[in-house]
Amino acid sequence: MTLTSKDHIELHEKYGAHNYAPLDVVLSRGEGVWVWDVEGNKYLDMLAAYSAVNQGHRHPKILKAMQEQLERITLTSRAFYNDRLGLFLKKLHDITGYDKALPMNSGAEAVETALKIARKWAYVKKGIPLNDGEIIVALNNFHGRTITVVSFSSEPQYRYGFGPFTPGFVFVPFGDADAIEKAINWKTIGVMLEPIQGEGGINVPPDGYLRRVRQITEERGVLLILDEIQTGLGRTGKMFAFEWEDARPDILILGKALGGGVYPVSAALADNHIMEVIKPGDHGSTFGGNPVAAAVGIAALDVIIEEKLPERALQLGSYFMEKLKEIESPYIKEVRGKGLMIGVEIKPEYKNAKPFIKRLKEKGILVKETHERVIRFAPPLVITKEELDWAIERIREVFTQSL
Ligand code: IF1
Repeated sequence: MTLTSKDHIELHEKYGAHNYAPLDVVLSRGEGVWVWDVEGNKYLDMLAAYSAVNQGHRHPKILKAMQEQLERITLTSRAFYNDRLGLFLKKLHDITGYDKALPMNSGAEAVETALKIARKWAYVKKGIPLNDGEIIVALNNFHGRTITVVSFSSEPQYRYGFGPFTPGFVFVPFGDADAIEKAINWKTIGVMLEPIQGEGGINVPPDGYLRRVRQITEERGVLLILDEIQTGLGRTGKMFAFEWEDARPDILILGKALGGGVYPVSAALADNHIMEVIKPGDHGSTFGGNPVAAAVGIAALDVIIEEKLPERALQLGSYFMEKLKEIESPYIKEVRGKGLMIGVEIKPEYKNAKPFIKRLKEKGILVKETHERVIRFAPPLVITKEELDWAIERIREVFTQSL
């Protein structure tokens, strides 16, 4: 007996914690930019798992690398070496320019790893008194869901009921470099930012902001940590968003698309003078750097380079943004973003974006809102101009027809 979407939803509701309120669509197949639900309805995936599917669903080269690795060895723990990880670490070095990477699994784990590296560097090398350092973060940040990470979230819902919280974090408004300069003091370890705030509502900082923050942190001898879990790996039209402003961070955090849409792969990267503070036994993970993650990570990076995904995001992103801006809609307040990381903000009088999300789904487009009124459009970077035109036509209909 085949289960319907309704049956699947009931299973989720009955046996799953209610930590999400998903759109009522049950996906069962994916190929490139397209996904199908249980009843066979086809949708254009313009969320791409929040930028974890940059290479498209089930990219053949990534699947092949994964399948071949499954035939060899899948998990060794880091108690032993394996014959994939060194190759993955070298590829990360070759592509990012950082001396070393510490491989993890989820984005939050890589963020926690970056914070531990930064803190230990500050105490061991900078001479900040042990366990007394501060890291500056931006209001409206999103860096994950662990208790330490939500300790520095400014979103009440992400914090409520989860205290007591990890100390050592200072808030500044996003986009204000002077506020960072003022916040730096003798206890400051560093500054952690997303180059563009994703969950925060596709908040693009003013031109020159990241460049200025890099200068300030350089001058003041504090670390710049950039979370490129969402903005990295081609999404904003460059391999890394920091390239837009030559703001090479001291610690770079990657995740999501590093796993090629098939496996959790993340990493914190730094040069030797910082990474060398981490000694054997300081930090680890059962699955971090496993052979499957490494094989997938290699293929995920190869696809981004070989298919010129950053260049595609640049060209198709500016085309898409231009077309969205041309839509004369009574509902749209602003269209913003960079590359194929785009947000359409609905005017406050329309309360939230849900009716538009629903209409888009009915026309075969899957998207998700963030912060009530911002619809994010972030398709896989393998999308073609024809597929974009197909979407733009339907998006225009939704935003010009009466609610
Ligand atoms: C959810 C948000 C996006 C991230 C950045 C670290 C992480 C994320 C910049 C943690 C993860 C995901 C988490 C997922 C939904 C999605 C999300 F809405 F939650 F905030 F993308 F905007 N840094 N973002 O965006 O990585 O541990 O999840 O692998 O929690 O619902 P993770």
